[in-house]
Amino acid sequence: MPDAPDAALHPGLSCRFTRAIARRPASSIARGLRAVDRGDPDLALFEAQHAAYRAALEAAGVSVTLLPALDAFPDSVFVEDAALCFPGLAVALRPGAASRRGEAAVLRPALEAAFGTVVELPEAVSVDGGDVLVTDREVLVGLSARTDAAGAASLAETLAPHGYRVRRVATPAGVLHLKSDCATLGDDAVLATPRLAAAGCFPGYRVIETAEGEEAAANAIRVNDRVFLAAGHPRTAERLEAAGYALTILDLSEAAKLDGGLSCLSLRFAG
Ligand code: CIR
Repeated sequence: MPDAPDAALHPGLSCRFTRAIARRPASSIARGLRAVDRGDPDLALFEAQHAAYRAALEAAGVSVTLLPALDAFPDSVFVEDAALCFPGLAVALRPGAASRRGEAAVLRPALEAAFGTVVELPEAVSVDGGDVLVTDREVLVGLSARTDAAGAASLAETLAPHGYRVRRVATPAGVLHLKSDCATLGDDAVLATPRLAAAGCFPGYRVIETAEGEEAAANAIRVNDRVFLAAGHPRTAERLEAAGYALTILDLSEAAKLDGGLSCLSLRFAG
C-alpha cells in the first residue's frame, strides 16, 4: 500500500460543496438489499427523512437537484454508489451488486446536465461510490464485495490526469462499504471506527474514533461548516463537538434498515 501524501493537495475538496444530486426513494424500496433483515423500510417515513436530509443540505449552503424515484431499482435512493463527482468531473461508476448495475446508466443524463461530459469506467470492473473516500489529499478506494482491484486500478487511471491520486485500502471484512466505517471531516481529519483506524488506513491524518457500540456513526458527512451525523450516537457526537465541529443530527432509521447512511443519499460537489 503506498504511503499517503503528506499535504492537502486540494484544500476543501472533501467538504466544500455548492451542489448535490439526490434521488427520491423508490416505491419498491422494501426490496432493497441488506446484509441483515431488520424489517422493511417504511416508504412514507423514508420520504420524510429524505426530505429532512435535503433540507439540511440546503441549510448548509448546498443546492439540491432532486431526481425522480426509479421503481425498477429498489436501492437507487443511494445515489452515491453510481457515480463520483469532482469539480468539473463526473465519473460513472460500476455498482458491484447485480440489481444495482443499471443505476449508473440511468443517472447519466443528470450528470451530463450538471457536468457536460461523463467519464466511464470499463464494463468489466466493479466500483461502488460507497467505497470511495475523497479527502483533501487523495482518493481512498476500499476493496470490498462491491469494489474489485480492477475497478480501483481503472479509477486510479481515470483520475490521475486530473491530479487526483488513488490509494487502495481494504474495506473491513463483513462491512458493506469503506464509508460505512469512515468519513472525511475536511482538512486532515477523519471519523473512523476503531476497527478501520486500527488497520492503519490513515497515516498522517487526525483520526476521531466512533464510540464503542456506535460504529454506524462513521457514515457521516462534512458539508461546508457542519458535520451531519446519524441520530442515536450521543458519545460520538460529544467527541465531535469537543473537537470543534458543529453538528446536524439526522434520523435516517429507514435508510439504515438497508445498510445506507448519510453519505449514500447524495452526490455532493462544488460547481
Ligand atoms: C446496498 O446494499 O447497495 C444498499 N442497500 C445500501 C447502499 C448504501 N450505500 C452506501 O453505503 N454508499
